[in-house]
Order: sequence, then C-alpha cells, then structure tokens
Amino acid sequence: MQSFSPILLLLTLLLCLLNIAVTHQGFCSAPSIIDANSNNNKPLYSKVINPTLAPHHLQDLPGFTRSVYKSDHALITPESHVFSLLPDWTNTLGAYLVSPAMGAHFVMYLAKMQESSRSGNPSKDVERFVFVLQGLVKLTNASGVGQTLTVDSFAYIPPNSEHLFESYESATLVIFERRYAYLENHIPESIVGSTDQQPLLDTPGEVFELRKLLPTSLSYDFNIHIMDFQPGEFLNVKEVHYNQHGLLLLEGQGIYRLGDSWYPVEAGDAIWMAPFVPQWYAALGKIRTRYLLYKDVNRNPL
Ligand code: UGY
Ligand code: MN
Repeated sequence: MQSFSPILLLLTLLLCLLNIAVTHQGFCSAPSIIDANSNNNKPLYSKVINPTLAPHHLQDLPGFTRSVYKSDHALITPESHVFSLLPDWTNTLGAYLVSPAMGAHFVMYLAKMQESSRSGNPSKDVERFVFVLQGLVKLTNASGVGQTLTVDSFAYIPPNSEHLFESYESATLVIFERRYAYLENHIPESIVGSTDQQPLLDTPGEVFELRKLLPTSLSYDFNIHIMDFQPGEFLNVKEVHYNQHGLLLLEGQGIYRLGDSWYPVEAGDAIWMAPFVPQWYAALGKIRTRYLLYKDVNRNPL
C-alpha cells in the first residue's frame, strides 16, 4: 500500500497555512456587517418583522438570549418573544413586551393579525395607540367611517371610544395602552396619521431627528417619538428623568446604555425604561437607526 511521506504531509500543511495567511492577510476575520445591513429593496421595517434571532455564531447555542430583565429596565429581543392569542381579539396573536408586572404604567405589545382578524376593545378608561409595522389594517370609528392604515401609519384612540381594527391579510402592529390620566377641561381626540407627514422638530443640543406622532397639548398624557440617528450619532444628554419609556428599534443598530449596563441592540429589539434609569444611545453600523419611543408627558408626577 502506498503511503504519504511525512515530508509531503508537512509541505501540504505549510501551503494550507500560507493560503490562510494570504487570504486573511494575517488579520482575524469577522463577517461583514455591510451585507447584513444593506436595505436594498426591502420593505420598510422588514428587520422588525424578520429579525436576526441571535448573532450568527450564537444561533445554535442552547439557551442563549440577549434578553435581560432588571428592576429598572428590560431588553426584550426577538428570540424570546412568546406569542399567544390576544384576549378579546379574533384570530390575532400577541406578545406583551412591557407590562405593569415589570413596574410600567402601560403595556406595549406586538399584535400579529391574520386573515379576517378583528380587534377587541381596551378596558374602560384605557387609551390606545397603534402603529403599523407590516401589512395593512382597516380602522372603523364609532360613526362607521373607515380608514386604511399602511406601514408607518398610526392611530390614537381616546379612552372609551368605540372602534374596530380589521385585517384581511396578515398585518403586524405595535400597540401601547395605558389608563388615561384625566385633566379637567381637556379631552383627547382620535388621530390618524403617518410618520412622514409629521414635521421634524427642533432638538436643541442634540443631533438626532425627532418627530412626535401626537399633539403636544395637555389633552394627551403621553406621546410617541420617532427618533432617527445617523451612524456615529449619539444622545448628548446622558438622560435621567421621571418619565417612563417603551422603545421599539425599527431600523439600524447601536449601543444602549441602561443604568450601569451597555447593550448591543438592533432592529426588532424592545426596551423598557423605568423612571430615572440612566439612558444613553449611540448609533453604529452602516445605516441609520430609527426608534419609536413611548414617553408619558403633561401630567404632574405627584
Ligand atoms: O425624550 C426622551 O426622553 C428621549 N430622548 N429618550 C431616549 O431616547 N432614551
Ligand atoms: Mn428619555
């Protein structure tokens, strides 16, 4: 039987090593984030609907999740979403990402409507904000007037207002609800709009772009901000404030500081911030970061 000489084996091994050294030019290699981030021809917010369930090299690691739950903040990442039938809705799966069980005074949840789905009503005195992430839904108000909401559109429903969301195909929504904090002589009204119709607002001392989806008047006890950062931009203020936040990253990636922890985050990630948790964000990667942010406003905290 013919056998390789040890010299031949050694030579082959050396050639292999030389090849690795030449192709990688002596540097450690890492997967490119350019391809992963390129947005060519992808529908808006597609990364929220089809998120990376775990960094590539950790996908098969049993039990691995980036989700974290602490007393003053939580990061809920897509691989830990648990959907179940939404009570009072038909044919709709929901995943609650923020709830009073954490200490929040609001809920934030994803609702996946299927064909022929219908919304249920919020409880008495609870207001609702709906933002469309995928598909389209029809909203019918108490007077029977119907409007179609597509991706990037939103609706605010004041407490105790009859309404119905219906979908004929699959649609994904992110929804915020809270018990309305009544204020004498102020009555909130229903609102329907879309992100691109909202004007850019001044952000003194900051560089990010800001849109507010609800009026800033006293009738509204919360607002939803859309915040855009170009790669490399970050919050100048290292914020600590009495307001609570619920955040959904719609596009991009970066580092979120929450309390003493620093988290790599990307589109699809959801965050809860309790009052006074130190918070800071820096956008990284190749594309802009866009996030949607719940913030309670206009009420005396006492
Ligand atoms: O308005 C805000 O509180 C906002 N800048 N916070 C944040 O982005 N974490
Ligand atoms: Mn803040």
